[in-house]
Amino acid sequence: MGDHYVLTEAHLATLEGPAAYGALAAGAVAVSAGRIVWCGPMAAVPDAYADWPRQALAGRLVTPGLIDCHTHIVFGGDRAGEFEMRLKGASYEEVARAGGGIVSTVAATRAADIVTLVETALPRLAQLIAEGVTTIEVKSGYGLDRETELNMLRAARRLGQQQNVTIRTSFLGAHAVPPEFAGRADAYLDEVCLPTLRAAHAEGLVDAVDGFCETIAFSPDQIARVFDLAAELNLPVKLHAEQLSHQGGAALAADRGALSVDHVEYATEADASAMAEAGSVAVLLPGAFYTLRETQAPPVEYFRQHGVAMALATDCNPGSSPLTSLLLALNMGCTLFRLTPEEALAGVTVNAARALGLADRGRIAAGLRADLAIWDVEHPAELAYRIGFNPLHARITGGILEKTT
Ligand code: DI6
Ligand code: FE
Repeated sequence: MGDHYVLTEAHLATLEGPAAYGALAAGAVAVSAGRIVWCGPMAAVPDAYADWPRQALAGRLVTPGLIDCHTHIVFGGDRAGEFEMRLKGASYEEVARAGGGIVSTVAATRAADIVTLVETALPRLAQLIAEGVTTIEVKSGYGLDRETELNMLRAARRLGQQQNVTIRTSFLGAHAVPPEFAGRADAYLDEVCLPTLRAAHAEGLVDAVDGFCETIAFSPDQIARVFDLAAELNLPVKLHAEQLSHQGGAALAADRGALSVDHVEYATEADASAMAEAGSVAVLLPGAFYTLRETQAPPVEYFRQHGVAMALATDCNPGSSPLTSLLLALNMGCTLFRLTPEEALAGVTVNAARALGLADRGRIAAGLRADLAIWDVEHPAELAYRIGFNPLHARITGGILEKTT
């Protein structure tokens, strides 16, 4: 198909308007120059598009292209050994304190060159793309020295150049304290993290600034220093907060107008209220909850009551969430966190776009990017309901149709 066409006989889940899923049976979508120019009932296709080429979808479901708004897909090595340790009873924090955890991935990532970082991330990216993902956020945070942090972000940018997918980067220099700064977290921030953020920004490598606020990582005061520099550089912020304990990160992030607060298992009602006020999205990461066999689920009911938008993401990383299926994250979001399938789908489309500060995608509406996923299912709830089944029929990125079968 060329530059402009009309998709017809589509069951649309637009994620817009009052109907559940923004659903529209017998719908049509007109696409031109990579944008959606019109969507509505097939019977009402405007004359202007009447003689455009048509692609009939035989009643297939069409959703916005999926957005994985929290991943760490660029890293070196793997952590299967740590998985074995945890199965024998060691906790995630114990593994981290014993020199495993994030720090062991740091060693492997420092040892990898940029070509290796790209090549080892590609199969993970391919898995996500195969499930209809069209936008992926990728974090640094396994370098923790200047050159490797920059290399991770450069590798992330290369992934976006090599594959038909939008990559958004987050600088996560405040992910862990590297071994050479053990016990000197503030010195690490001053000497490495903050200067590296400046350098990465100057190279155009940073779309947002993230941090890990936890007893095994950084305190709210330390994260605040990173956020101060982000503000100076005019970069939006987001934060891993209240994952394993309540440290006050969510309140700090909300106070700084964060795009999102991620994990949030231990967030309180006051946190939910502050996040609602700030418009920060709660990014729920059931893959990490599942892998670490956590028992405290995020306070979904508070998020609903206070009107906090909820997103779902894979958190794909070698330690706490070796997950490359966003569809499985949908299923886990429903089964483990009791989201409705509609909330789950909103969590990987409209709300995930918000968590990345992207206003041009995540819904099916005129003016937005033509990033779409076409599914061999009848009802949108099926996307969350099945386990280990991939019903993707085709993906459209920036108007370009890619058939999977
Ligand atoms: N929270 C997470 O879920 C990942 N990072 C973080 O701050 C885990 C990273 C890892 O274990 O390698
Ligand atoms: Fe994470």
